[in-house]
Amino acid sequence: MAGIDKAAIGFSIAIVVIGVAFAMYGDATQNAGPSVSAPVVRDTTPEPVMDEPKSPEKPMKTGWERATSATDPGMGHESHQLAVLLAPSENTYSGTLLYDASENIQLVTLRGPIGADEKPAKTWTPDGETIFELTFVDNKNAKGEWAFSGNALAVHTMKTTQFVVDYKILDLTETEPMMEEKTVELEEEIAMEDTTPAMDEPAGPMTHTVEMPAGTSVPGCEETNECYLPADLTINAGDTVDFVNVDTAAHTVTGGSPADGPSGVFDSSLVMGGATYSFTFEDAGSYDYFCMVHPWMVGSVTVN
Ligand SMILES: [Cu+2]
Repeated sequence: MAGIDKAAIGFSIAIVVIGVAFAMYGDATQNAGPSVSAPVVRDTTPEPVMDEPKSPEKPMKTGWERATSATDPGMGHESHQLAVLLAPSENTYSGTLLYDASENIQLVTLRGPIGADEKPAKTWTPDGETIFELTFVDNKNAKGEWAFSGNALAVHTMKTTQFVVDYKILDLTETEPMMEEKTVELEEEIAMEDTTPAMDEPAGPMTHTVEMPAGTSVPGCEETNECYLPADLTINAGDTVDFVNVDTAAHTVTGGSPADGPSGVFDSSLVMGGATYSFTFEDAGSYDYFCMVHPWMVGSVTVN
């Protein structure tokens, strides 16, 4: 379960950070660069405090877990309730969900984040840029079982009132992203290296590459300072850095630090898996940067 816990923490942080990011954009709109869509208007009224869930007397079955729903963080889903049972992960979950809820619920899996060129029938997005394909099953019941597969698992109602769900997941497996994808990424990296100017060329603006490695959406890379590769880069004024996301999760390259927040010097907004953000450093100085979604990801560029 450790992997899921980490993913759950990452997801929670992501939701908070995206919220913070929107708040920051609110008073930092003079900062040029690709902008995130308009701030999400949220009802800031505190959730009504409930003394007890709706079915407190109901005994829990052995080996089952209980979850309480909250406002669906998906854009356009603000009037819905969602209980996330398996947080979004780059790994694919599959298993059988047994559920017993306080009212009729719909069953949801997410697949993705998906590429911008994919146009599935139903999508779900927390921020307008990270898009998931949505599978939505409405059995019009409160109790049942469902064989599922996807990058996240949740249950849902189209109401604003909280619900409680008891659940158990049988035969849960987590499959890592397909090996084929990794091969394609490697080929892309090799192709990119070929276009990088040779080191012995005379002076002139150069392009450097910093990667956002696979697996950085869960903590751990910070222990060896490898959340960006290389995490610390020295270049000359006028040089460009291509920040290449070779991960499947979306990341940002945001000037500043997790402690002090965005500096406003540069900000990629979300860079999807496989995408690149480029920035040309015209002025000498030391530039710290971080990922707004995964605040353990930090790096620096020193410009001479
Ligand atoms: Cu990140």
